[in-house]
Formats: sequence, C-alpha cells, structure tokens
Amino acid sequence: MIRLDRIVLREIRLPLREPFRISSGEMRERRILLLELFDADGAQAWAESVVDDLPNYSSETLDTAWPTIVRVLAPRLLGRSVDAPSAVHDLLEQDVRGHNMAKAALEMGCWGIAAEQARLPLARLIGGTRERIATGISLGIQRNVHTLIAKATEALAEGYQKVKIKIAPGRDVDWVGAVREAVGHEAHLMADANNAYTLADTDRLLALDDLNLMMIEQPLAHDDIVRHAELQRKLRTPLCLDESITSLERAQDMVTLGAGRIINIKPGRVGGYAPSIAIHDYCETLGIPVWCGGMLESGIGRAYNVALASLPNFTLPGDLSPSARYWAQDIVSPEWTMDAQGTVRVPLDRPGLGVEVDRARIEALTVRTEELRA
Ligand code: OSB
Ligand code: MG
Repeated sequence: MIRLDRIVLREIRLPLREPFRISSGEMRERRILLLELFDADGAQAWAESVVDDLPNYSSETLDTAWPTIVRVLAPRLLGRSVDAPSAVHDLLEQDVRGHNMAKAALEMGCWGIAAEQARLPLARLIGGTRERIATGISLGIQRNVHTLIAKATEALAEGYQKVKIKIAPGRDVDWVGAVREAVGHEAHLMADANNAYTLADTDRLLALDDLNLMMIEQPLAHDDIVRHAELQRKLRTPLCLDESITSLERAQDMVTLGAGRIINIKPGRVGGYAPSIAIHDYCETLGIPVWCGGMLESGIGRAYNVALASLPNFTLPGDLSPSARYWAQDIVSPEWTMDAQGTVRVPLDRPGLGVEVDRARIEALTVRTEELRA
C-alpha cells in the first residue's frame, strides 16, 4: 500500500555536453523537474518529469507541470491510501486533461516507492525479463553532413545497435543517404523528423525508402494519426509514432488506421508506467515491436526507462545512451554506461532504481524547491 505524506519538487539545471538540435528547436541546458516522494511508512523515491523549458516537443513545460503537480495532482495522492502503484494513473487521470509528463513523474515515483517497499529492483517489480537492454543513439541535427557522418560512424564503432538521425527539410534524404553510403547497407539506421513534414512532402519522404532505414519516426504533425496512415500506405519503410501516441487509445488508433508499425514508448509522454505497460502488452499481442524513447533524462529518469525497457516486447534498441553522452557528470552513481556490445545493464543487484542518487550534487544544482505535505 502507498500513502504519501510528503512530496518535494525541485528544479535543477544541468548543462548538456553538446547542444541537441531537433527540427523544432535546440536544447543546450536541461531544466529538470525532480520529485522526491515520501511514504508514511518511511519508504522514499526520486522521480523525474521529462518536461523542459519550451513547448516544442509537447505542449507541456516545466512551468506548466510545476503548478499542476502542486495544485491539482499531488493533493490527490497526499494522505490517501492507494492499494498499488498500478492504481495511481487512474486517480490522476480522472477529470484532468493532458499534463501527461506531470502525471507520469508522480505515477512513476509511486512505482519507485513500491519497489523500495518490496525490496525489489524496479525492473523485477514490473515483470521485466531482460537483463541487458540494446542501446541506440539519437544524433541531433548537425552543422553539416560531414559532422553527421563522423558522429554516426563513431557511434557504430562504439557499439551502438541503432543510430537515429534527426532530420528536417533540406537535411534529410541527402544527409541520411551520405551516412548510409559511409556506414554500409546493413548498419541499423533510422530517421526522426519530429513533425517537420506534411503530406505535401510525400515525394521527399518516399525518397527515404531507398535507404534501408529500420523506421521513420513521426514525420507528420505531433497529434496526427490519419495522415500518417495515408503516408504509411505509400511508404515501404515502417513508420514509428512518438509524439502522437499519448495513451493506449492512440496506440489502438494507430493500429486500426495503419498509421505506423512500430511504437516508441516514452513513459513521460503517455502519463506513466501503467499506460506504458498497457501499450507494451497491447502491442505484444499484435506482434508490434516497441522500444523505449528518451528525453535527455538525467540518471534518475533513465533508471525508470531502463527498468521499463526490460519488459519482453521492447525488442528494438532504446534511446538509452550512457550518462557521459549527455552530461559532464550525472546526478546518480554509478553513472549509466554502455558496454562494447551496445547494451546497458539492468541493475538487478539492488532494490528500487538501482542507482545511488547524489543528493549533494542535486542540492548544488537546485534553483528552486517546494515542499508539499499531507
Ligand atoms: O523525438 O525522440 C525524440 C529528445 C528530446 C525531444 C524529443 C526526442 C529526443 C530524442 C533524445 O531523440 C533521445 C535521448 O534521450 O537520447
Ligand atoms: Mg522522436
């Protein structure tokens, strides 16, 4: 049983080692929203919301999530007995539209609490079966095609099992084609457009069909399903939906309409673990592969992603790069690492998140906090 008696919200700033550019904007520093949840029985867990400074990936930002948690979501949990973490999502969903990234941080924190209470690794608590997770890298839009080729080649040499290339009009067919030329026909490449196209660009997108890509992620609008279905009918390469899949129902819509053949599951985007697991299970029964996306999380959010990706139908490499790809220093120890085979180990040797959270470093990075009590 979970009964929270205290929640501490915290904003930290963590500079990225290099800017990360997608078609809709550039990130240089992450504004990260961390939660600390305290159960009445003494259990404690950290959680992270994947919101950022600007609403260019989703409509949520750190500045929308903070007051939504304080005024609307946290009061629903504080002082209330909840049977299991699987019941938390419904509690937060009732009469609250949207705000999935805010909901997810609280909901996942409750799974973290439950793992502590059961003295189980988070991955074991949710029924994860995998001990190592295949890892892919997501390469932001580079200054020029030469830099992109160099980064993709380097990533494959380091062992990454998938290279995702961010694309935008004018930095797409030629650039990805040049990478394909450089790394050979078999290397596992994909592209992610983050909504940079419309159906008027169909010919350009069809040209990507010749590049043997594993998939093309979310080329069209962030909330679109119907047009992706129209595009998928013309395209041989599987479409993978990211932004559009905000719930189990949207995953079902994708399947019903044929809008994609693969789903990138980000627990923050869908409102937490319960909907992530529901989408995973639904896709598993239909033979649709899923993989775990990333949102440039700190080591805390990464712990939740790695545990989630240990479920059996996460059969494709996840965006789960090691800490050192993002940060000069992470806020957990040990930091997340990747081996030469391009896998990240699921920490099964300790309960909860499986990493130590560096409180002193977090204190030093904190720009504001707010404490809520039952
Ligand atoms: O579309 O998957 C995306 C980062 C920020 C916003 C959107 C996306 C991404 C990534 C990063 O691709 C993946 C990672 O965390 O390494
Ligand atoms: Mg994406």
